[in-house]
Amino acid sequence: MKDTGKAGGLAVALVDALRETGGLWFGWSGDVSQEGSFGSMKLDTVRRVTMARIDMTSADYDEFYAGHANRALWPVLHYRLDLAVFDRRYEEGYRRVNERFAARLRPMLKPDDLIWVHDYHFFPFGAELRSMGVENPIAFFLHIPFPAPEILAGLPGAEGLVRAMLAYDVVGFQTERDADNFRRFVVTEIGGTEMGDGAVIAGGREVLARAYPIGIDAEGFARQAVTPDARRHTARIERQMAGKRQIVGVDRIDYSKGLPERFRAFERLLEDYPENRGTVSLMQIAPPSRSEVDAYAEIRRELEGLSGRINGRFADLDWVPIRLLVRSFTRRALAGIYRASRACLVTPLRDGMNLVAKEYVAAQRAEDPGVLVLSRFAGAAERMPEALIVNPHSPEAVANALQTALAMPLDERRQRWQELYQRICDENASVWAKAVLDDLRSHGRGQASVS
Ligand code: ADQ
Repeated sequence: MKDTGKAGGLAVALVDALRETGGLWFGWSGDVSQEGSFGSMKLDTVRRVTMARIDMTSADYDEFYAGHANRALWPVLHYRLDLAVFDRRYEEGYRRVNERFAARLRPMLKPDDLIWVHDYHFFPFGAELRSMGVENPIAFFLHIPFPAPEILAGLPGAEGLVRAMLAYDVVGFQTERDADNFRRFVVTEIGGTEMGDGAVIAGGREVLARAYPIGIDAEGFARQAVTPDARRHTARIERQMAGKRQIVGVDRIDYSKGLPERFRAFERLLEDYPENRGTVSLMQIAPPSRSEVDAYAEIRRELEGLSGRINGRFADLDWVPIRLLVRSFTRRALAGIYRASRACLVTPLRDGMNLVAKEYVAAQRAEDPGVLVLSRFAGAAERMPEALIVNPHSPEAVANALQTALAMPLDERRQRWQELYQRICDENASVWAKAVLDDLRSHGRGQASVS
């Protein structure tokens, strides 16, 4: 897993799970070393967890990370075959890095270790370990969508990728739809058989493929929202809004997040419901990401152009419709910003889960909560039906939902929020990690083959 240095819910949940038993966190350091050879390993141990982080060479970074992972796999898995770049060099780099990482992990493993591999950068990691004789139980979790077989089949090497996933004992997905797409691929494209309860058999291996929707530390995030730092941010926005209302969006700049579509939907709100002019504004927080990939640089330009045009069309002396903040915030600041916002727009065109949807709910005031407007194509929608669920491709649908959110009576807001908050507390990050690891303990059979 890439170490982003951010103490987000995911990293915390995983480190907590490791801390219980003691364990090894193994992954990329996030650094690119200038030496020609595969990078050096940084090792340190904090409270029973050993962190082993490896640098990458710049060729690895270009081919494996920026190349195959982010130019081919990311778009295809988000249903965007049109944006995918397939390059044999990238694919070779992807295999090479998986093989080298596996070779570095191999000597660090103990016979009774459970191994948990994360995300699309490492689909073949388990198969590499198996080819080196590793028999430990291994789970894989995919943080992003697993598309319908009809889409995935467009990826050169899709069949090999899915066959490699059969090396795992447990393969986890964000939603039932993703798990079902995987099992359908195994059955229709490689002649496997469904055994019920998520199990599939193919190529002499039985794999458990289930949905384990990822959660956040909801109660912890709710506490962050009332820290002095968070309160300062809430107060600053409320002072500045002076009776006006704010809608918030928080997304990395990424074409999967539906940001231009969102800006157009907000424009439609101002066109169709003019009473919002001068009183409702959208704050879009959008840290840049993967700017070395052309499609990402383009989307940033598009957003700057759109917000400029919409602001030019509607702004007044004391009101600006869209504020685009291309920067990062601390978790506490973010919690305070969510709390000051009357509605949150989470409108990706595709998203594995979307943690912002859960963070927004966690940060609300119980006595006066805001409303979540959520794309049906975010994995989060499967377990958050009390949000206003929308089709992000339709500006009318999103504008209407926003108008409903802004006009929603307090009783209804409270009722919807209460149900959402209870569920994100019940299905938090620790529950998620435990569900995967429990299944791995009971189903992990290492090398055991099925005849
Ligand atoms: P992402 O695509 O990164 O994650 P998301 O789930 O929304 O999407 O997580 C983003 C995280 O970054 C959130 O915790 C958010 O608070 C934080 N963040 C965003 N902008 C920020 C800013 N400006 N400053 C500080 N923090 C910011 C991938 C998948 C998702 C899946 C997650 C976890 O694409 O679908 O939910 O992994 O599995």
